[in-house]
Parts: sequence; C-alpha cells; structure tokens
Amino acid sequence: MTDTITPDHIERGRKLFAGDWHFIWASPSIETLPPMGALEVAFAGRSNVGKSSLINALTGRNALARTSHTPGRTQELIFFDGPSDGGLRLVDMPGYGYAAASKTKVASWTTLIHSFLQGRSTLARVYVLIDGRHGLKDVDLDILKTLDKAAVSYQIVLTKADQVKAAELAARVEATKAALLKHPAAFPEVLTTSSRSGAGMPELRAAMIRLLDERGR
Ligand SMILES: Nc1nc2c(ncn2[C@@H]2O[C@H](COP(=O)(O)OP(=O)(O)OP(=O)(O)O)[C@@H](O)[C@H]2O)c(=O)[nH]1
Ligand SMILES: [Mg+2]
Repeated sequence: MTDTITPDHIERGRKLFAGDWHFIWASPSIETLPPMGALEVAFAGRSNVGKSSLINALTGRNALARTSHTPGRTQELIFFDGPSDGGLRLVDMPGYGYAAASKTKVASWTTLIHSFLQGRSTLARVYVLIDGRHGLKDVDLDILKTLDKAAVSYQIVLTKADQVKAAELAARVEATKAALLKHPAAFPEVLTTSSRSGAGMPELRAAMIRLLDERGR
C-alpha cells in the first residue's frame, strides 16, 4: 500500500471539504441505520479523544458535530453527507472506554460500535483516533482486533498534536507504527492532527480523496 499524497489530492480534498456538509441521520442502534449510499468513513476512538472536533475541523464548521469537555458526548452513530457529487459520508461514533458511564450504556455502545464496524459494506475506512499525548492503550486494541477480523481498512490518527512537543510526537508516531505491524488491516502510515490549530487537516482530507479514487468513486 502506498501513501503518496499529491498536490492534486490536497487541492481536491480542500474543495470537497469546503462544500456543503450537513447532518443527515442519528442512529442509537444497529437496526436504525440510514440506507446505504455514499462511501462512508467513520471516526472511532476513546471518549474525549476528539472525534467530533475533528469532523468540525475537517469541514470547517464549528458546530456541525457536537463536542464537549466531558467524555460521553456523542451517544449515537451520527451521519454527515457532503456535497451531492462528492460521494463521501462521515460517521461520528460514540467513544469507547468511558469509565464513568453506566454499565448498561457501555455495553450498548460497545455492541453498537462493534456491529457497525463489522457489518457495513459501504464503510470504506475507519480512522481510529488516539490521543497524541498518550498513544495506544489496551482499550484501543479491542477495536483494532475487530477491524482486523472484519478486514475493514483503518488508519491511526494521533490527535491533539498541539498539546505534545514535536520530538515526543515523532517518537509516538514511530512507536505506533511499530505496534501496527501486527495488525493486518492497518494502514502503515500514522497521521497527526490538531483540530485546534488545523495541523494535519489538508493531509487527512487528501487521504480521503485518495480513498475515493481507489474505490473508483
Ligand atoms: N488541545 C486540543 N483539544 C482538543 C482537540 N480536539 C478536541 N479537543 C478537546 O477535547 C475535548 C473532547 O472533544 P470531542 O471532539 O468532544 O471528543 P469526542 O472524541 O467526540 O468525545 P465523545 O463524543 O465523548 O466520545 C473537547 O474539550 C475538545 O475541545 C485538539 O486538537 N487539541
Ligand atoms: Mg463526540
């Protein structure tokens, strides 16, 4: 798998994400998903890692996805469609590993996350967000395992890069890459982003354009 991002990918990514992105559907359960349409890209990760903030930063919209200082903000699968000729849909997911939630809630979110990630044929890629200050944790490995088993391609994104010194972030990227060698469905490259500064957004948008190209959309 190559990871070549060209200036053309960057420019087309900029255009796609400058278009009209809008909420289309919220699903509290696997039985109530929207009809399949455009290729889907989902954002998964621990509670509070910055999934919803990343969707806002990508689309340049402050409040498209709801964010919060307190973990457990996103409790459903939330679908956003882009411009009609763009062929891409974004899926914001509830976070996992949120210790303060009730056991019943944790169980139902876990089921929802895992069943969506395993059984959606239009799901083209999952971005698994990892806090750039902390790196991969045990709770993340369950998700990676599910994705490996289901052969859903995924890429790791280290978030909150603005909170980490450059050298430390570079070391974390290398450590994460090394850990990914054991995971067959993982993209070998690791992205770093900051929703606060916008760092990494052009590259992440471009990666999605490359994905659309690969899938012939
Ligand atoms: N410094 C910094 N803070 C961030 C960044 N991205 C998100 N945050 C903060 O992290 C907190 C959680 O952000 P959310 O986007 O709501 O996180 P989430 O992963 O969607 O959380 P859940 O929906 O609860 O799973 C908020 O206080 C954000 O402002 C970032 O790039 N840099
Ligand atoms: Mg959220």
